[in-house]
Amino acid sequence: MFLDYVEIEVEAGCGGHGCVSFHTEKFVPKGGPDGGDGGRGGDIRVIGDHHLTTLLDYRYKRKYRARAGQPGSGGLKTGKSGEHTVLRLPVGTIIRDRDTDQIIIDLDEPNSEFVLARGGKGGHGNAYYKSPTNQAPRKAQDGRQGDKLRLALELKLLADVGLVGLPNAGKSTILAALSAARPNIADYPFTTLRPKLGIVKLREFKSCVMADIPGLIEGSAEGKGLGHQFLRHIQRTGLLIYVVDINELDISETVKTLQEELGKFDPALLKRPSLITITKSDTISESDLKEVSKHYPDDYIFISAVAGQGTKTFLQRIEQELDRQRS
Ligand SMILES: Nc1nc2c(ncn2[C@@H]2O[C@H](COP(=O)(O)OP(=O)(O)OP(=O)(O)O)[C@@H](O)[C@H]2O)c(=O)[nH]1
Ligand SMILES: [Mg+2]
Repeated sequence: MFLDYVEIEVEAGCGGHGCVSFHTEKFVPKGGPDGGDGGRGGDIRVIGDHHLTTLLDYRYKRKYRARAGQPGSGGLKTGKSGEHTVLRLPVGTIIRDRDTDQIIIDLDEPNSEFVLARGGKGGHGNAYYKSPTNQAPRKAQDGRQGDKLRLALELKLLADVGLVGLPNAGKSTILAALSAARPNIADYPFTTLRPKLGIVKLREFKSCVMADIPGLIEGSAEGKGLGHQFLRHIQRTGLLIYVVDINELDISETVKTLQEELGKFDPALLKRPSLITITKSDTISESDLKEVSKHYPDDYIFISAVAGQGTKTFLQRIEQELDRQRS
């Protein structure tokens, strides 16, 4: 199991200060105290969102604050409360207090909101301190600090997308080009021995988890090469991507071989939505590329992970497919 893990700090808003003020009005020389209380500081809250699949966006911003409450004012006016800051996190995220190591919240259902860090109370204004013995108090209270926490966010990841291809097809190179993962890449078959996951950013607040697995060959099911047990790592992915080297003699035949091997592992894999991508497009000339692409259906995606050609379209198609499934 692959774990996404991020550490962040949150600080709820400070309460607004209480106000010292006295009522003034024409012909009323000694108005009483009328300083209002400060407003409450904003909370830091969290909400589970099942559209999010990773903690990627929390890698870039590590500190979150909520707004302070406004100070009170004369005329017994209470200050405005500070706005809450709401963090949207993938359903399944576990939030732990790093200082106590206790789990604060296990966000196991979508759309419920929890208060993580409470905003500070507003301070009392001087009106609050009026008493029979002190009719004109000059004191007011400062707003309280909001809760401040150091948190660890953890999320168990399941791959959304699996890369399937012959050895040396360029699967690991695709994962390396599109994510921060650093799989081994080399010009020989069976470089990848163990599945590796990476988080691929599709657009802001949208990403997917991509699984790179060892190469599959004809006979994998019978134990050739590295066998086929590693296919269990893509058994639950929503989308399969067949990766074929553009220099393969017969691309369709290669896809068929891959599909046969998948089917021997689990026939259900063949019913899974899939895309076909032809990689290493930089290794042939542009005119040859045009010629080759004519022979294949329009929905084949030609890319070069090394030169970055076609990767935008590739990501768009992945996004479309995943959207279709999520809706
Ligand atoms: N020119 C070019 N070379 C590529 C491209 N993609 C991969 N390669 C090369 O092809 C070789 C194999 O790439 P890998 O990404 O390791 O292939 P793989 O499919 O992960 O291979 P296995 O792990 O053995 O199954 C490496 O030498 C890569 O540098 C590409 O788009 N263009
Ligand atoms: Mg590899």
